Amino acid sequence: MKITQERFVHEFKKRLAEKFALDVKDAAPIELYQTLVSVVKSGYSEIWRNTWKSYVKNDQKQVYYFSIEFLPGRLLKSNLLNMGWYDVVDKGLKQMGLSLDKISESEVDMALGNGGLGRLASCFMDALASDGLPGNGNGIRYKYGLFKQKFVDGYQIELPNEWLTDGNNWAVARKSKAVDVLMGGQVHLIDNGKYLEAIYEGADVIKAVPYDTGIVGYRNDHVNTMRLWDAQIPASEEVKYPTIEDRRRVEDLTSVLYPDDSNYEGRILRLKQEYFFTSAGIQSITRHYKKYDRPLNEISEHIAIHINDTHPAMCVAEFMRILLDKEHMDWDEAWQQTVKTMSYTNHTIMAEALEKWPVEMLAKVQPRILQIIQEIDRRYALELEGKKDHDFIERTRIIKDGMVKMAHLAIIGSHSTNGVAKLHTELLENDVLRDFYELYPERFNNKTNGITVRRWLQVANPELAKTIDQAIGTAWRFDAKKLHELKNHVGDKKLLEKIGKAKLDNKKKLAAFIKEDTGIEVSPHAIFDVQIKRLHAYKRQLLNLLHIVKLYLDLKDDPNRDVEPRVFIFGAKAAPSYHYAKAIIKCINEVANMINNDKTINDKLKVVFLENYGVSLAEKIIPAADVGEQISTATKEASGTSNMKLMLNGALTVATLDGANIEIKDYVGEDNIFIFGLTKDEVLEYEKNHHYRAAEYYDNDPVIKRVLDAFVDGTIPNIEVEGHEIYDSLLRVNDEYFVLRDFASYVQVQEAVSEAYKDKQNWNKMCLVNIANAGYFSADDTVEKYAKEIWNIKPNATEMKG
Ligand code: 26V
Repeated sequence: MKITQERFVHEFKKRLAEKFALDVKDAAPIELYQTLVSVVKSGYSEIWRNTWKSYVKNDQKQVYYFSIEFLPGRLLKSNLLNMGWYDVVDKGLKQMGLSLDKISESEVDMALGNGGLGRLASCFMDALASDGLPGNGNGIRYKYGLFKQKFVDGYQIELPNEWLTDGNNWAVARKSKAVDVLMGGQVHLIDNGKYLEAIYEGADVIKAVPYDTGIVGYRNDHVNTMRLWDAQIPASEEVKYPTIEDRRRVEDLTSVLYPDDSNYEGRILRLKQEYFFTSAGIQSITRHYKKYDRPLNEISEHIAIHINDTHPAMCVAEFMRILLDKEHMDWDEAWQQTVKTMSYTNHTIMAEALEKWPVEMLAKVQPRILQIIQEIDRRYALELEGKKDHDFIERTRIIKDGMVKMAHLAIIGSHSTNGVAKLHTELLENDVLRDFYELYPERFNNKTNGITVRRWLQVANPELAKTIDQAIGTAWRFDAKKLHELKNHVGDKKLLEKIGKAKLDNKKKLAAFIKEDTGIEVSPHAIFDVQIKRLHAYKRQLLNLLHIVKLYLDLKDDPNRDVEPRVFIFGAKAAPSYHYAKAIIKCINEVANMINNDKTINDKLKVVFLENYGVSLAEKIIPAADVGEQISTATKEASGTSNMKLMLNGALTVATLDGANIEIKDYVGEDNIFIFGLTKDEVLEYEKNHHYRAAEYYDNDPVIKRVLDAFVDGTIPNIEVEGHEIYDSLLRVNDEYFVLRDFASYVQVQEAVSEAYKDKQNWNKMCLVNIANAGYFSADDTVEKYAKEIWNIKPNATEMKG
């Protein structure tokens, strides 16, 4: 993928004229953006074609990563970087009086996911391509992405995210590759003399149309595919849906990400979505496989299917359905192929997120799939009879009390179950999935999450990236582990200064953005203390807030107190129906208002809650962070990935011993991270013995008492309702996440942070140690481990050029 500046400029002007009949000087930003996308796409389209052709030619085993969420964010800069075009295009645009940064802002942030799960899927897509691995994404092309968040009077308001209004310039609709998905109706099995034939009656036929997006590998002439499915009405069925409303009912299947699950309609829609993209994906995979006349009883040697969390767990049953009903394989052989083909990742141990569906709902969505799940369940129980006791079988079977347990289906139907950090996997093995670990110890393994260092450092933080180049050369850009070489430079004062300077420049940029976005002025010389993630009780944004209120009250007592100025920055969306999380948002906003408008506080303390947190905003915040808050209650955060992104950008971590924080600590050493709070064993002990009394902490610790009282005595204005909700959740409902238990040790570690910041050189040294160790969390390596240990796929050895 080579291009010169001259060619680029020529090509760009030509396309702008062709597409819009415009000169550069007359074009609007969106027109410039669309033109640029078209140049970029034409730069990789041939390689894209060659990549999938080479898979076929070399008969390569491929993995299909099924995920109900993908959070790619903007693709322009990342594609330019990966193609090796970034600098040439940047200069070429400047030559025409344009700016890549500005044009890039015209791209809508593709947000087809909620948080960590979806972003991980997108980091993995980038890593698969960059490793040259044959890997495809399979998901849903939602018409509306994750809601747009606004604050009105401090409350979260959700607005629709119509990301497709200008079309999606990266995707290609492949109507010729559409498949029919059957839903609803009834199914009868009839023995036709040769095999059992599944006869569907009264089912709806939905046309699944794939939209393919090229996923460009990093400078390796390799482009993979992320395939997202859209629901349409097939021509043969048009008469069934005479009105616009009728049509909309079908097409709405792929309208919204995570439909409202507080009512039956919303829940069944979600289940339909799960079956829709699962069935479409499996059908397209098996159809492609069959095209080359390969024996079906070897299919697991040619394809691997990954179930990302339980949402695509019906892959197990759908694959069985195709092998049994369409290919007439016998059950045992089909089951053997299915288990060998499937693998599953668990992303949470939070009970409410472990999916269960009523049998009755599955019967409505796809009766044949229910039959197959029932048969898998029956055979599972039968197989264990005599080997395990009755209780064991009842605890682990798939269907129990009229509910289908999706995690059980995924575990029983696959050869690999993995957690996403060492601690998380350990908890799965010893606690949450203990029975299954006893049954199938060989199936369990850990794959600690990773992030793409390209997007999160090379693209988001060019200044730091260049500083690193100057110290250790550019090899780390191809192999992030090489960041490790920075450790040889801990004594290099010039380098430490440059790292400090890059950070300060990024903070100035963020300060300007904050001013523009919120009107709040912050000093770039203050500590930028960042907590960015979904708003959830277990993630304990509340602990952060209580600490802020403490700092404020201290300053009110003594305005001349010598404090290290801090700006607390939040980014977080709450699920629309998550009442408690929304109360916390309101309280953070009111505390922010109170503090930011208090003249006696000045620049010592500021609180900024940025609206509409997402991938693009993260790219602005992370390079400017001094401190990253990773303060979930130990055992609750499966892994976390913002912890990795922040350390990579030289932020120091304030952390509990939870998720991947533990591994971060092991890499950087205790001197380069701020650890506090209950350990896993202490949390488990409390949860077992129920002897935690939150009120005792309130009664015995005057600081806690004073801070909590501020939520209910009018000190913090405008939170009459929410202040009491929070107060009650801690004192009456007994503080499920041990916020008060961890408060004192959190305050202590925050004091250590302020103290450490005074010694800039040593601080920068700690930053350097963090950056140097962040390469161990590169998604390239994580995905390589999945490839070797789970999927058994290999990089593309012989690329077909031309
Ligand atoms: C979360 C939500 C959020 C609100 C609305 C609907 C909904 C539905 C399901 C879930 C559970 C998502 C599971 C998830 O995202 N887990 C996260 O996965 C990350 C990648 O492995 C990991 O780093 C995080 O610790 C884990 O919480």
